[in-house]
Amino acid sequence: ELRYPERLNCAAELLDGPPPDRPVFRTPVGPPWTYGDLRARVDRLAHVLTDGLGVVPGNRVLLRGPTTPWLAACWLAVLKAGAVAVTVLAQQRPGELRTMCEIARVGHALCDIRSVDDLAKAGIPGLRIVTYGGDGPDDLLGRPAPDTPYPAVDTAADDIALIAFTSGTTGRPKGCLHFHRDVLAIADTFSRHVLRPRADDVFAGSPPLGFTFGLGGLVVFPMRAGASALLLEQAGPARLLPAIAEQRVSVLFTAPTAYRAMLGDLDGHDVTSLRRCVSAGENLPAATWHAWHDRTGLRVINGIGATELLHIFVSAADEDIRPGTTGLPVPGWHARVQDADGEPVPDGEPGLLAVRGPVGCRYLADPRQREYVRDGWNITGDTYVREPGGYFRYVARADDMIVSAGYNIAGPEVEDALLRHPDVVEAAVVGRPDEARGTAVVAFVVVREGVPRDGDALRAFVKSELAPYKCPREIVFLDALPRTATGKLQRFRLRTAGDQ
Ligand code: 3SK
Repeated sequence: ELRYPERLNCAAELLDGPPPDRPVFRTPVGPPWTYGDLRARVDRLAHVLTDGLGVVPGNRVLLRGPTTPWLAACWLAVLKAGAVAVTVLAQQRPGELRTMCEIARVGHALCDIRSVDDLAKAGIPGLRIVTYGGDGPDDLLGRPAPDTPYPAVDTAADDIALIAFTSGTTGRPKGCLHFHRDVLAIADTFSRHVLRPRADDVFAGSPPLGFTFGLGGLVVFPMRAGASALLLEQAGPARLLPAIAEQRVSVLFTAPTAYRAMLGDLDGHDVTSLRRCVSAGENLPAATWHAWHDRTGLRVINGIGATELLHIFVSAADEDIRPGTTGLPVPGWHARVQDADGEPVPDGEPGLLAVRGPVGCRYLADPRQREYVRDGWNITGDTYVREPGGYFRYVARADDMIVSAGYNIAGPEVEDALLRHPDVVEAAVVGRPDEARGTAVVAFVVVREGVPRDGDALRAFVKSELAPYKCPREIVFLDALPRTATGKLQRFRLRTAGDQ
């Protein structure tokens, strides 16, 4: 069991320790920031926040901007000053920002100058916006502040450090409250026991810092290990591949879609510096795992995480990996599969994934808390099977099971079959109302550029892989699948595609 002192400031814990001349944040241009640089800049920002802007412990401070060392420094400064960081995504629009600021009662915003327009347009009453990255005297970085160390505010381990929003794939956003100890707990469970980073590792990846997948993988885990991270403002597959070679990245965090996209573009890119590849955000099909392994020799660490629980809680690395499964409960976490009444179901049978561990879901003033946490277990909304041997295998999101002509069909199983076809890059399978079957299986598919869009051939391929009743009745070709700002597939859009 993890034990932390009663008084704990997680920013101070992350900042103090590594030698001052060791690199912490890298960017594609310019010299890296060292831990010494970061400590000095965080202290300066914390002085500005408290002495200049009047932020006091417990105040909620919105952070918004592309993934840069300054965004990470602002996050650390807010926490060091005992305030609460409210992280949002650069893609979120004025209406969404207004809702989140209302829910979290945000009083101040630190915003990259390039992302300020939508925030200003949101017209949030009482919100004081300060930009960074500009050069005026009002800019956060231009404000006067002493060059003296800033003593971390003496927060309790279970004071709130962070409000992370999740909208799932639809619905009103939910603010998830996380404590100072939670921030360390994700590093001391998944990172320490599964990822096992080294101080000479260079982390990089695609998830933004406004998504806890990115915050953990690009700030918390490298800093807890005294390592460094390459922070990329543009981190799509086309930018990641050259960056891996140029900066000798050794630990990669990204999603299955990006692994598939990089596979199509690996030739001519040197990825020999990689030693750890993490995939989360969506289920990693066995076909993608094997394709990456065949091309790179690397065994991808699959994982399931949630904003509610801050980071990954089921995963496996190295020889523990069983391709096609998510893995085992991360040390410190417990997981089981249960029915709708909360009773555990036998191994081999599908049910709801339930987990408990050092981090729990605490929605801010939201009645949906009762649905997520039942009898102390967090119900993630995923259907899973626990296999003999204790491995957890993803079946579908609980609401993505399709019942067609009396058969239960898991959309992801059909997607996996489609993805085994060499021309298919992305696939999403949903149920659509159908007179004859009640629900018909419909597949939305993205194929490689220049390849003919041949639905009959794909249907024949699926029939050679799966029982014919699982074969999509219809295949719709798209240029891209609809996704949320954090990259999650929006199946509800596909279910209603074409409806008025
Ligand atoms: O939401 C997710 O899928 C996720 C995955 C890994 C770590 C954190 C999160 C929120």
